[in-house]
Amino acid sequence: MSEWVQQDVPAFAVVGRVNMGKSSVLATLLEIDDNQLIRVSATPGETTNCQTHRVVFSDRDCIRFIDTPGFSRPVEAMREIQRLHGEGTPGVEALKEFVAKVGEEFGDEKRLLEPLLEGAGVLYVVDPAKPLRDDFLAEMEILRWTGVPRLALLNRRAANAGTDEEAWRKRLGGAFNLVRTFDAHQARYEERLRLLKALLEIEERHRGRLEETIALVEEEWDRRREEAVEVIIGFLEESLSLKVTATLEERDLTLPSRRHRKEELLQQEYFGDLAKLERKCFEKLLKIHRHHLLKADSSAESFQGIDLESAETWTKWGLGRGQLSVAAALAGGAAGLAVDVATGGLSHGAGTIFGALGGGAAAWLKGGSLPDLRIDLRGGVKLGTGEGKALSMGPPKNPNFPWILLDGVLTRYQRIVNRSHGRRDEEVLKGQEAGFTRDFPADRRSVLAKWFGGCLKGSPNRALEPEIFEALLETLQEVAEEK
Ligand SMILES: Nc1nc2c(ncn2[C@@H]2O[C@H](COP(=O)(O)OP(=O)(O)OP(=O)(O)O)[C@@H](O)[C@H]2O)c(=O)[nH]1
Ligand SMILES: [Mg+2]
Repeated sequence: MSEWVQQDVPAFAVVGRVNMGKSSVLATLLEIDDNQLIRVSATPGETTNCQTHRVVFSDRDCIRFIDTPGFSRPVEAMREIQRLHGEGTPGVEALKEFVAKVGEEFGDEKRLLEPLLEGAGVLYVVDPAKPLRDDFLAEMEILRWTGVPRLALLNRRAANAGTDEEAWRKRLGGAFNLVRTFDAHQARYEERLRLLKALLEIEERHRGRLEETIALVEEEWDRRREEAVEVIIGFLEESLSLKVTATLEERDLTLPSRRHRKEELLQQEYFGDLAKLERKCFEKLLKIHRHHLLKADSSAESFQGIDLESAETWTKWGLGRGQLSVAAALAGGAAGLAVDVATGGLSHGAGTIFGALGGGAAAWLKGGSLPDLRIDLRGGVKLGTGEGKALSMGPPKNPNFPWILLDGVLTRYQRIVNRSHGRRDEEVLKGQEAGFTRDFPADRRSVLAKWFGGCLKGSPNRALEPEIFEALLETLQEVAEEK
């Protein structure tokens, strides 16, 4: 069989002028952010040979894409083909003759035509911000002569560049079976799927295989979302029940400054551990979505996790006051209801007056006092026993804590699913401005509140898990689809 195209496997060559974003389009479509695998570069002429990328599901070759060098002398090539052909419209035979006869002066054109002459379909990438000149018309003409199925993709590389998109569309419409836009730096799952479906429209011969591939891609996306939900459930469970402990020696109790230092260290440890859990969660989500250039940050010190100590966190994420009081009442007796002062356990063990107000009301008052953060400090200290006392810390009593954690993950998840793999810049994963939990439907908030309650007490309600799974699955879908 031929070099580029195999029978029964649909193949498409990505062609176009140098530097139009051909490799970027392919990298985004196939979710490859590695320059070793698909070279993307601002230097024109980076792709010098055809390179096949196979889409394989369970060892089954589903579809092939061939990255090609760009056209470099299309007008001259067009003239040469016409000259070789003589009168009338050249066809496949004339193109074959051209490939066989001309030398390296048309090296790029020869190489990009080879897969097409073997029957590969065409994905023609243009930047509609470029003026529509003769050389582009020559490319379109040559591609038309191949007679293979042709899809034109408008990949606009600069948002603010001038454009004559209508003129492009009109011209392309005459020479291609279908014209679509596909932004290599912005396209998300929806657009990738739409592009695959467009291939179905232009390539009748491989309908069965293409339909199967599309179904597999959709299944795989669903599976990834389920995996992401599992990761998030695991993270929430672990972090909501996270506790750190230290031993308080008798001498720590004699001086308040010593005791405070111990408390501070414990608090640092608590936030450090929480950050570790978070980073682990983000890393897993990044892996599920095959990102290597988008990072959860490498070192623990510089980790950009959820900053619970910042007032901003408590105002931009989590639930509003009214919502919180309902959620806290539902969580029933969970942490977040107790309002004793931070060192309550140590000093007098006395709660405040708010403690008597009951769940909902206390949470409402607490909501009003955001961003106050309280750490549960247990372990009454009896002096004179000669032994150290266990001091434990976590989770914060603020009822908004679980919602803030969840918003922290959801806003990152959104960035993870939105980032296109065709980009080659490194990026550190950051939380976005606004959270999502505030806009949850009431029933979702209530089931989550119940489940959070159990986790905070260190005894997650397993019976609720299927419902939580569904609620988060729905949430991730909304987060991914939000414009
Ligand atoms: N902003 C933006 N830049 C893009 C987009 N697509 C490609 N680029 C940039 O355009 C440049 C060329 O992209 P490539 O994908 O390497 O282009 P190519 O057509 O494969 O280039 P050759 O292989 O050299 O012919 C790179 O700097 C890309 O990052 C896009 O959608 N938006
Ligand atoms: Mg390239």
